[in-house]
Amino acid sequence: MRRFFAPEQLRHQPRQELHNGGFTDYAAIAARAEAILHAVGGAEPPADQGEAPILAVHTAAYIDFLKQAPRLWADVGRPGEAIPYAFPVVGRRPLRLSRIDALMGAHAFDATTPITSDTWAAAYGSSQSALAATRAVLGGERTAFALCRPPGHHAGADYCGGYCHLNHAAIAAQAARDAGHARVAVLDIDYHHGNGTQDIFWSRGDVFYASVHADPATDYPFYWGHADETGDGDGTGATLNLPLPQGTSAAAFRAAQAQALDAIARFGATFLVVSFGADTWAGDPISHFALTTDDYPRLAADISALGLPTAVVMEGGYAVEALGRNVAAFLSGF
Ligand code: Q9C
Ligand code: ZN
Repeated sequence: MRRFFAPEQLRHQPRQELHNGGFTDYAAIAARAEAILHAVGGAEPPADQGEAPILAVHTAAYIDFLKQAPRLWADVGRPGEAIPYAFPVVGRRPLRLSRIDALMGAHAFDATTPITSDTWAAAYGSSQSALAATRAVLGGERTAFALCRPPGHHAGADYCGGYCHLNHAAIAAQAARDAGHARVAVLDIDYHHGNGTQDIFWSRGDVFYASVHADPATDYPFYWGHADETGDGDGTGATLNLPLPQGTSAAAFRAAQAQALDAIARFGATFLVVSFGADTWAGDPISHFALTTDDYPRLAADISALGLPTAVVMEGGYAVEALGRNVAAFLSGF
């Protein structure tokens, strides 16, 4: 299977995140990508497909913000990484503010996603990897793997969060749409609900979003991913959320994934994007499912049996010592 990774993706290196009432070491470290690269035998650098496919998903104002936030942060005399601390209440009237703290809060839904002067380059490279994998599959490969880091599925059209700045899965799905696939599906099997992907396609009937994840009643991102969220307008019925309790192991996870795959087949998708997180592994330091390394090939084989051209994009997974073998195990099942 072809694999894609851009060296720039390592450049995003914040020190800390706000978590459970204090600053802790940033979990989405660059060493994650290096561990995966080592385990899968390296990756090709992606060809640069430019900003247009990113702007097909994200707003121009948000992209400008990602590029300029580090300079605006430095302009008010702050060293280090930019992090928000005040957020507009949902439904608050739109305001055109330019203070960096107001911009940060307006374009983020949490304080776990710092922005450094290298974040744009890293996130851009990560999107290019997703686009390269998509192009490979559009060109006839059955599957391809994008080693996306920073990850993407928590990022919405105009917001970051959950270590994510650009939504690589959504960018890949949109690229497949623009290449002529009338119906595209995203299967999200990261431990956390992919709120950004859901939001981006919420009112659209041409991209199906199905997610198996930890119940947001107990787990981040809390405000999305509940079973009664099924889409709106043209997208009514094109979102499927399958929340599972903490402690879930392979049998229940696999059954939920089968339900998602069945819905994707009935939707009539002709192209699949998989948001894969290895944070479902039993030893993950910030998650609470109980999958083992041996479970991943079977999950991938179930996906492969759907028979769709498939671009796999990397999302979470924070047990760095086991991450490489978990990802390699998953890819081996295709
Ligand atoms: N105790 C991804 O996996 N912090 N993002 C949650 C839970 C944010 C995870 C802390 C988790 C974001 C791509
Ligand atoms: Zn996750």
